[in-house]
Amino acid sequence: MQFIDQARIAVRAGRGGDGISAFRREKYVPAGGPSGGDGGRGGDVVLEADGNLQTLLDFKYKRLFQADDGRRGGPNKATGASANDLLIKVPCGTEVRDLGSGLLLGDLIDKGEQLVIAKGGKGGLGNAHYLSNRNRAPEKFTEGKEGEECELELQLKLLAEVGLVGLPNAGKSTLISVLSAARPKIADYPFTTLVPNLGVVRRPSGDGTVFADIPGLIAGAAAGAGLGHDFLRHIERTRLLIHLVDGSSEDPLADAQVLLGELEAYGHGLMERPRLLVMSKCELLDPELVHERCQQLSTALDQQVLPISAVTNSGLEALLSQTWEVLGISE
Ligand SMILES: Nc1nc2c(ncn2[C@@H]2O[C@H](COP(=O)(O)OP(=O)(O)O)[C@@H](O)[C@H]2O)c(=O)[nH]1
Ligand SMILES: [Mg+2]
Repeated sequence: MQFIDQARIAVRAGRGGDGISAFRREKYVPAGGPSGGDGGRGGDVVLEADGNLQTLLDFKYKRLFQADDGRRGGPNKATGASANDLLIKVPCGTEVRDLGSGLLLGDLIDKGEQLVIAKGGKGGLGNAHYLSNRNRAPEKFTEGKEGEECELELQLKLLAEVGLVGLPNAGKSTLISVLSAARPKIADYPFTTLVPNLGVVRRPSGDGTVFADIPGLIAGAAAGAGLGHDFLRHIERTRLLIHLVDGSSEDPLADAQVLLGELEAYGHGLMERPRLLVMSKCELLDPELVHERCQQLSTALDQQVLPISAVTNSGLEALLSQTWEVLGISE
């Protein structure tokens, strides 16, 4: 199973600067020759793999990328300044395709790897280039060339860093949808109905982290079927589990213990994973009852409990802030 993030962007390299037509006009130089300078090059558009990015979230908001144009030539054969290249940072592992043809243009795997995606236009020639014996005063100059432009499809295989666990109806899917800035695609999900819920949650630093709920943990594992290797790998590579307990249930502590029993039976190192304990649906309860139930859970399980509500959004900031802290992502 693969989680896939996709984004479409348009890029345009810079246009070359125009050449110009000019003549030397110096005091003691009669009939000064042609002196129009060339235009500078337009900037290229370059993609670069950046180890700090995890998702394509930023490309869902900004879709057009344009490099600067070259400057036009000046008098006295001065060449116009070339524009800087536009560097677009993408996560390591991003595949780049031409949107129209679907052709793979490149695969940016290692940190720092670059791919020139659109070349800037050449600068035009100034009239100084056209001086000849037959024409001592050429007026001719050429314009800068347009930069290349194209539309790209970016694709990235995602890894879920945060896994949500809890009994059915604990509020996992609701929480993910409330926190998500975007929904990645689940590609080619094979022979099972255990489709996880996914969301990309925006980090304070701007990039995103993938949250996935982990449905039917034990049902699937015990039956020995349904959960493909890839899915297991995804679960095993989560760095943090968020354990949701429905605060409005009859016995939240018993619910929490059932889930912990399942985690233990499941194995795969999930019990050793850092885990936040969260009580959901707290807006349904009196504040005193919330407090009492949190205390009870916290004492019994020897862990701090975060009360939240996906309906009023209370507690969500605290939950995210602890999440970033455990993941080592600075705010
Ligand atoms: N009142 C209230 N209901 C919630 C809250 N979060 C989820 N629910 C409801 O609880 C039910 C189960 O939620 P869902 O997200 O599907 O649970 P999941 O099975 O863990 O994915 C749904 O009817 C949700 O609308 C909450 O914070 N407050
Ligand atoms: Mg669900």
